[in-house]
Amino acid sequence: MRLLKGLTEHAPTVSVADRALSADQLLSAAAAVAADVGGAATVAVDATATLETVVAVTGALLAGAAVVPVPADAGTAEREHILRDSGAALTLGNRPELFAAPVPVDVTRRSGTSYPAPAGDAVALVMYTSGTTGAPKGVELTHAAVEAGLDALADAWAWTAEDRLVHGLPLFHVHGLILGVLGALRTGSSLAHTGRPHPAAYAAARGTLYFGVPTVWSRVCAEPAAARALRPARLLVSGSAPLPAPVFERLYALTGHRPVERYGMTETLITVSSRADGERRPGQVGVPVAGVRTRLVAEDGTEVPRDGETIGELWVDGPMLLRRYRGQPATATRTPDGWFRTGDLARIAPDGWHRIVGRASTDLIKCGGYRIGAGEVEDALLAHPAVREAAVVGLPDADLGEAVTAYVVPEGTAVAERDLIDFVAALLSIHKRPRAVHFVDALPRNAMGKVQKKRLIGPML
Ligand code: MLC
Ligand code: AMP
Repeated sequence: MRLLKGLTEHAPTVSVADRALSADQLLSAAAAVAADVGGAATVAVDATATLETVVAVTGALLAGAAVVPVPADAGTAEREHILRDSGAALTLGNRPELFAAPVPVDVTRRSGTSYPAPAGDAVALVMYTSGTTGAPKGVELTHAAVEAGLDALADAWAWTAEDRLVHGLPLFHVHGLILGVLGALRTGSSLAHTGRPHPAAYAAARGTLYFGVPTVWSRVCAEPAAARALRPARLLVSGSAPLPAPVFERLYALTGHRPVERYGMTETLITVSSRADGERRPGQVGVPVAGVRTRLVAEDGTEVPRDGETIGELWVDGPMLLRRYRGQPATATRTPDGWFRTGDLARIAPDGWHRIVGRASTDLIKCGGYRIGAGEVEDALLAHPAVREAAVVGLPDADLGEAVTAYVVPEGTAVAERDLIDFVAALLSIHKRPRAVHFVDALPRNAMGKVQKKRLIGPML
């Protein structure tokens, strides 16, 4: 298939934790899944980090279906929302306790049927991601967009079939699934998924190319023996959240590698990166990848100078951008002249290097590289009978970048912090749970009654 053109009978080998499939086995197991999918337009996949998920996603793509990865740790409300909103006709997976009558995935099945490549404008994936308010939205990515996004990275990182990619990231987001699995199946590089992104597992896997979110790289640095084992690698890549400069420097000292940092979004795939054949600068995310143009815009809509000083909102355009959000018109995602507004604040230097300096809204939190909407966590907390008011913010955290932190005005009988954390974990997903809940008498509000989140983040208490 065109998107997974690196997946031939001879290459690559894919392993997840301690189980592996040869290319031939993966192709024929995926073809068996494709037969189950039949003509379904949209298929959900239980995206636990297993070999079954790799086979299910590959099979559904072979069949020409739009794939909806369901987070492995999704709670009831989030799972139901994704299944309903995406309109998935069936779910592939082996957890009948979570999904109604899932179609089981068996990696030992074989089929020799081949399938025609879907059209470039067919939707390949619908990736659910958080907004500042409301439930997650489904980002529709076409085959052509994923192909363009992966080819631009192969170019930037000199990523070829000679590589052995290692990572242990979740298989329900852009980083772990699109770059980390489909990228291998497109370039033909072998893939060793470590199950979880633990430093010791990275060290043992002996890859040439490693992916991690900053939390993973910071944990690798905290285990110097594991970090030193990465010296023979070709390239270490960080993304999904800002890589702190001290982590960059420590990684360099321990591994001899200056990590490549790249910037992206679910909606845009990766648009800016440093290059395998170029400089790497701590705190900077590089230059636009092939086919991408960027723009920095002030609040009044005027373009700000590329002087490395002036901050503006980053707008991007390129062939790897989303088609639309599920259920919304395509025009809703672009400005009238075709730009996608990222919501990220950036500076661009005269030499074209980009620096991400923050987000325009405090309501999108990045915790361990996961994007979490404050609004959805607040809504979940408010569904608990012991919560009268709730405000959620991301507070700086040395390990996670930002820690989801809730401020709650209680209602009636007392509730324990742990109970509220578990309540959110069970309803939304485990990774969206607040790491701390503070009980307060009142939330800081302005004269209009709006919660002043900056006072919760700043030195208010
Ligand atoms: C904790 N646990 C609970 C629980 N609290 N279980 C049930 N109920 C509760 N209340 C359990 C979890 O199941 C898990 O168990 C363990 O505790 C730890 O939870 P965690 O939150 O997963 O672990 P943590 O150490 O905090 O994770 C750090 C991390 C993770 C870095 C491994 O944040 C991560 O994988 N991040 C990657 C995010 C990512 O890929 N983002 C890409 C977005 S795409 P157990 O047994 O499982 O350990 C994107 C585009 C781009 O951004 O640019 O790339
Ligand atoms: P997601 O949709 O989960 O991919 O999250 C996208 C957001 O992650 C972006 O809008 C940025 O805020 C953030 N992000 C991704 N990569 C980087 C990076 N290298 N540096 C800073 N922020 C990043």
